[in-house]
Amino acid sequence: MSYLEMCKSDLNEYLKSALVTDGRAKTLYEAMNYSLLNDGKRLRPALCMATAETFGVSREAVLPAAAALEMIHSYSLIHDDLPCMDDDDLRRGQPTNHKVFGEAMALLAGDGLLTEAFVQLSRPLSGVSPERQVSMLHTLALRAGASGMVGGQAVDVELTGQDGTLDDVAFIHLHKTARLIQASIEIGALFPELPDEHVRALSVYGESLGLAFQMIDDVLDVVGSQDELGKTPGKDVAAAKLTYPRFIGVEETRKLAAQVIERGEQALLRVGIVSSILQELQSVVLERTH
Ligand code: GRG
Repeated sequence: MSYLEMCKSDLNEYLKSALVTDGRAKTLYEAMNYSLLNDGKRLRPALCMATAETFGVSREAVLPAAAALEMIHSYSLIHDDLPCMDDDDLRRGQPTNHKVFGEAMALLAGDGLLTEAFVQLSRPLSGVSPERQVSMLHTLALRAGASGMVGGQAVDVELTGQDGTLDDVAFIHLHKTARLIQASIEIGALFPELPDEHVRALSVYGESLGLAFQMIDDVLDVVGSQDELGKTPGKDVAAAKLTYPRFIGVEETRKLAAQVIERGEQALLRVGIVSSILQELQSVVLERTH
């Protein structure tokens, strides 16, 4: 089993019983679990686990935080697929949440997952001081909110169909995608007690990995993901998106992704962090085909 598969298996087991209704709002829970338990790569949770495990923290201890990150990710996908956003019919090869449960319930399923993420991250975490847990909560809120993922999505929506600039693409990618990936590593880094310079280096690395992830995603949109069935472009929106390949072409985007990752790796090396499990996940990001 690869490291990603091990994380995925641990997380999936945990998620199965993370959202259980006490008998009311059954459809809401069904809608939340429909998207949360649908087969994603689980990259963000794995990055969080790998970062903590690099410094001796068990994967099990990290599970509530890993679940919180996946819940935020899952909510963002549900909302992004809605008719008022990308208007997608399929996600991971299955009908999107609103196609199954209707728009109102899909909106609420996203809201529910967003809020449940903070229920998870505020649970008692063994071996984590209250100060570090508050930092985790702050990091997740900051990276997912208006100054992070939601802000990136807002600028993306505003500029879709417009000319835009390379600067606009950089802003959108950094906020819409990279910030949550960065948060996954930053939160993982708060499980052990690390020197500030280690935390800062891991944050730089997380940002680089997040940017490279979105660059590769752009490339896959152009050259065709091997998961084509699960990733149908949302009606007319996909073609109008601002992406790196639109400005610098596919090959330059690939090269840029490799350079960006290298910058992140150097930040780690400068403080002496070497992690074979982070390295393995990084290869998954750079070499992925879907
Ligand atoms: C609607 C609040 C709100 C935010 C949306 C993240 C996002 C912002 C939208 C999702 C749409 C999208 C294509 C974003 C770019 C990030 C990205 C490539 C997400 C897909 O992540 P993967 O590949 O998905 O990790 P899986 O299916 O493996 O979980």
